[in-house]
Amino acid sequence: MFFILIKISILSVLITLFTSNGFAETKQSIRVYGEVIQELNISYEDILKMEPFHINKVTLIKEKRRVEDIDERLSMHNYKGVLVRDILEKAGMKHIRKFEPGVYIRIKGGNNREVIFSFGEIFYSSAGRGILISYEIDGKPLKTEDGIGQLIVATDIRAGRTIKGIKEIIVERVEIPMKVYEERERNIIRPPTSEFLIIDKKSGKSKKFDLAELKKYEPLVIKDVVLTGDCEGFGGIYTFKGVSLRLLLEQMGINPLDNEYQRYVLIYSENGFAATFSFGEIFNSRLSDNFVIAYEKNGKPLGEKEAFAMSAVREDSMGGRSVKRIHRIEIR
Ligand SMILES: Nc1nc2c(c(=O)[nH]1)N[C@H]1C(S)=C(S)[C@@H](COP(=O)(O)O)O[C@H]1N2
Ligand SMILES: [Mo]
Repeated sequence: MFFILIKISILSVLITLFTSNGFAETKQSIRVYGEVIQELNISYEDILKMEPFHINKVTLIKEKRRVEDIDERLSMHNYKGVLVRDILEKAGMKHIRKFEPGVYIRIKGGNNREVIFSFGEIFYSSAGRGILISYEIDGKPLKTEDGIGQLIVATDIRAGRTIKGIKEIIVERVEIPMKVYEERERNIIRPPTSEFLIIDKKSGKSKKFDLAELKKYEPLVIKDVVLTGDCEGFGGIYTFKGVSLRLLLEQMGINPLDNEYQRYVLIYSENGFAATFSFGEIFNSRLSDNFVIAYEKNGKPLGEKEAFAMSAVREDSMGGRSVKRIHRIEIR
């Protein structure tokens, strides 16, 4: 009887230990889930064991609400942390090849704040080498009540995406059905498109664009765009001329000063090939006017394969976001 009582009390102590520990873990950890191979629950101790990454002299500048607001530097610090890219690679990306550019990543932190990154931004662009969850600031632990550390985006201009207390990293893919492989197998060749539609899902506003309409706007030329990938091989290095994606969005009534970093743009063709672009990388990056809706390649109109308009990205290491035969641009 006595031994049974002792056993029960040991058990209850163990249970309390386990549950309090378990409680702490759900609070101070980052859950990585969605379209990943292996869901993760990363604790503070886990993150310390990962490959560290430093970014020094990061200037955080306050977001503006109005054009006339004065630019204000909030801080300048050295950060140590883990690249979001490394965390995602640890979990493993479910989507590969032609499916991957349609992926986007939602990062949730304290005060219910959320920001979105495109797959391309993290994995194709050099921006991805400056997106980290930092756990150390100027050599001292970066403490938060909830979640872990602080999201730092070194190439951003203003600090709108530096959220604290990271709790969740969610990988999602747009729901556009991928028909490319099937169409190729069945030898389906569609006639080239001659217009696309831009839809703002929030305001409901939409507008059709054809070549004549695109040519009404100030052109943007981007040089040395490397078209290469693991699907179609090496296409070459090109100069593209077209309209900046940023300008088109502003034409649709998007105000960059609204700082809507939880929004993104989806561009896709009729065959379901899709790519995403975050508001952060479009409106708030020192990498600047990086995205063009092109109608000319090396000084000539686009060919039949590309139809009248395609997207091109100067910074990307892969051609994954060069969507040919643009059919729709959705502002989500
Ligand atoms: N409409 C459309 N655009 C697309 C694709 C596609 O299948 N359909 N493939 C993409 C991929 S995966 C790559 S790597 C590049 C390849 O460009 P290339 O065919 O000029 O080499 O185009 C991209 N744009
Ligand atoms: Mo590709």
